[in-house]
Amino acid sequence: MANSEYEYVRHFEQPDTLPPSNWIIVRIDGRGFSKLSAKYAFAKPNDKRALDLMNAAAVETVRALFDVVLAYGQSDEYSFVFHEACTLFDRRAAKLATTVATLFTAEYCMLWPTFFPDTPLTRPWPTFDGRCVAYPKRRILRDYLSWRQADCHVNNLYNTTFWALVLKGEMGNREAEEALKGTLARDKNEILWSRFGVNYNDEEVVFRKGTVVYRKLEGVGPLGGSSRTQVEKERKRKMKAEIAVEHVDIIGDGFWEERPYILAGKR
Ligand code: DGT
Ligand code: MG
Ligand code: MG
Ligand code: MG
Ligand code: MG
Repeated sequence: MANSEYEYVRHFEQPDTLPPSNWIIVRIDGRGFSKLSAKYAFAKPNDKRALDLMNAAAVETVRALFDVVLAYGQSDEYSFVFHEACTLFDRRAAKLATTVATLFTAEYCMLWPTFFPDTPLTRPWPTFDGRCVAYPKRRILRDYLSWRQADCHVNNLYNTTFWALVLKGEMGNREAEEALKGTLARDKNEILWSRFGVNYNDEEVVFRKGTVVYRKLEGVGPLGGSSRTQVEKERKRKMKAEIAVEHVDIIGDGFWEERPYILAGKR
């Protein structure tokens, strides 16, 4: 019903369009996963099933959203990168964040039985919050992703050492916390090696590096032009593309130099 007397209420809505020519990150994070991981007895510090489930939900989210050029995940979070030229939902922040968060949540819950066949999911259902951040330069986007991967490393080294002290060293939680206070990375590596014979670098790479998800489109340059046929062609190309799931370093330049198409642009 157009032009009803009630329509003025629309003017109370706040615009939330993200600036053009910015890379958009939507980061989702599991709500209260400290509790959830205890409820379902996730292995400490890392539960392979839980991570595989996160990664499977991310793959389906990337598959459903053609504008996502790459996603990076660790722990109970995932960051989805939208191309700087993306026009999805007119770049409206709330619409982007809620779409990604709800899509991811639905996938996570629906895929749960595949990864936890013996542990039925019960209320309160897992949910994920979502937020958008816009980065005006590729360099800053790269720094954002490096920040998340460095966070993965720092947390994982800490958690691996902490749980080694508790589970194998028979320390109490408080005692282990005290023992690790003020320690540097090399101290933790030393504790792991000398007390538990664990070489941190032999820990599973998915735990140490997190997970990168992207469409494999190598060998094809970015399609120029924005004509309808070009856009349709690009869509078909992305639909057919294999989705890669890798546990690799994305802080250095190597990953990006080998896959220049991921962040390629028309300008
Ligand atoms: P939030 O995000 O503010 O609602 O609160 P949380 O509790 O989700 O906290 P967050 O996101 O800062 O930290 C993630 C929590 O999830 C953290 O307590 C560790 C837990 N977690 C994530 N992955 C695993 C796992 O594989 N195994 C175990 N045991 N815990 C995990
Ligand atoms: Mg949090
Ligand atoms: Mg969380
Ligand atoms: Mg988290
Ligand atoms: Mg509607």
